[in-house]
Amino acid sequence: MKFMATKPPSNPPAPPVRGPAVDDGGSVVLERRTQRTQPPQMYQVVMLNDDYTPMEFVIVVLQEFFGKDRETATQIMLKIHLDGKGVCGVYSRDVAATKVEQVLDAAHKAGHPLQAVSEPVE
Ligand code: TYC
Repeated sequence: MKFMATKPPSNPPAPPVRGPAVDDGGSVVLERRTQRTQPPQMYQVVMLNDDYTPMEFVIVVLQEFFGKDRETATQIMLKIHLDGKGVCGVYSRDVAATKVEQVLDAAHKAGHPLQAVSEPVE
């Protein structure tokens, strides 16, 4: 049989229970915990159609920066081509902003007018 030199770890103390608060008049007020932490706002990167950017360039951008396979990238590109715009992915605010930058930078360097924006989901 083994003996421990120190006490075994105990469970962390339970969080304090918010008990009844007593106001000056001696009456009892039960507080209801209504605040909840909200999940972070997410942002979708939307790519816009134009008449000049080659379809192949858009497909490659969707693969490179949005991790799409070629078939999915082609479907998204065609959706944008037909509908005028389409969602490339949904991310936290900073990541979405970076994706937009990457798209605009690549398009600018290649001399294409491709545009993308990030917008809050819902
Ligand atoms: N409309 C372009 C063309 O016919 C293709 C295109 C698709 C451009 C999607 C932009 O976001 C875009 N060459």
